[in-house]
Amino acid sequence: MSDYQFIKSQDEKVYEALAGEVLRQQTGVELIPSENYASRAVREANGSILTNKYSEGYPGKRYYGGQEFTDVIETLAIERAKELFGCGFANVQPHAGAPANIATYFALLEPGDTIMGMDLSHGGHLTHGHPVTYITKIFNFVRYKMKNPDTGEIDYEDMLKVAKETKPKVIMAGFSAYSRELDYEQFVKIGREVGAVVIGDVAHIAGLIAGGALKNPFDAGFDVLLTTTHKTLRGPRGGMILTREDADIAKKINKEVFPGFQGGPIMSNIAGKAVAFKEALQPSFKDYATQVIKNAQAMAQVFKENEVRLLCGGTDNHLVLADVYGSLGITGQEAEVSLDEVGITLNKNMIADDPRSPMDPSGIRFGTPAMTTRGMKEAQAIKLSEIMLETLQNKDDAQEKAKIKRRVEELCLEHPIPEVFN
Ligand code: DSN
Repeated sequence: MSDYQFIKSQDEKVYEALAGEVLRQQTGVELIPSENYASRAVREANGSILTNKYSEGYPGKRYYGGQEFTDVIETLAIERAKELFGCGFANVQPHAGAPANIATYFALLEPGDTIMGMDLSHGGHLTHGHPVTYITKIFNFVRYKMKNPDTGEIDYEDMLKVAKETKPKVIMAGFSAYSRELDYEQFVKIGREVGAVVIGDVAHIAGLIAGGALKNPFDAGFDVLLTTTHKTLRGPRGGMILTREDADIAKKINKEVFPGFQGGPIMSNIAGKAVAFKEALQPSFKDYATQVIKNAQAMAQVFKENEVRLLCGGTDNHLVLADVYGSLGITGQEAEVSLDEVGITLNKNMIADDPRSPMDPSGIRFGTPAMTTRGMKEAQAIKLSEIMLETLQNKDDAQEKAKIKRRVEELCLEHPIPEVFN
């Protein structure tokens, strides 16, 4: 990773924290399923002099002059995004995932309209209608859940019944803590039956779709896909909105992203997206996406063999959600802290119908996008899972944890962050 020597000469305090973070990322194992290592080229574009430029509008239609190069870059990002996901339109300007989601709601709905989304406690996202969000004051959200948290099966019959009663204008498929593939055909069927726009929030799995390791919801007829670009897609931190074929929807979304919802696009970030999309179009990205899933499945298997309850009973994607409180009597918070102490980073997470609270829930969520970028495969995934279980069994034994930390560091030394991502 960059040694940030120029920052050091200008700002010692920021430098020290950055240098600490470099070491943390190199010597620990990153298992937060929404994180990854962006390549050096992506980071260089994202930190480029394009940060100096204002570019309100879209390529060929800007409000300020001097756009001959920004237009090239944004057009490259758009065209590559369309190729990656096989769709007609892409807006690469959303600053992050939540603004992409909210701008899309505003583009397609009137205040008071209904949106159907997955319940947060069953794997959905805050922006799919959690009461703490401001958008729930504007739109009416109805939620669906898993029929059986131990298999991950969604209750599509109930969804259809509720959709007929509540007439949502948008149906959202997507999640941030759910480990099975959704039945996209069912969403489209329900959406068509009630006249709703069918939207997939694929923020977590975009890279797995782009890499051909998971199904593409557009193939089932989804109208719009919303995503972040920094998770499995391995780009810079940001958002994106894709429209399959409806030019009217795409036009409304463009108008809502700018000028409706955001100001000037972050052109350096869009350059980072363009570079990341080129990387994701390479054949090697397919191998990466496939390996991410193999690694997650190998980890899930070890937890299952050790009788730890997994939500959804296992995983089809990059993440695993484990009920550590129910299985081991350790809370999600205790598990997160203990694992952090040995250099393994993941997050505590609510499980479906969790009797505990969000700050100290029953579960942990972990995933394999970052460790797979490091070149780790199933053997390391198994070893890591065993180390995790050992850590949890020894959570109050400082000496044992110090020994485990050294083993984690050794594993990281054996699998350094590859040059291109470092
Ligand atoms: N914070 C992201 C995640 O970890 O899933 C979602 O917003």
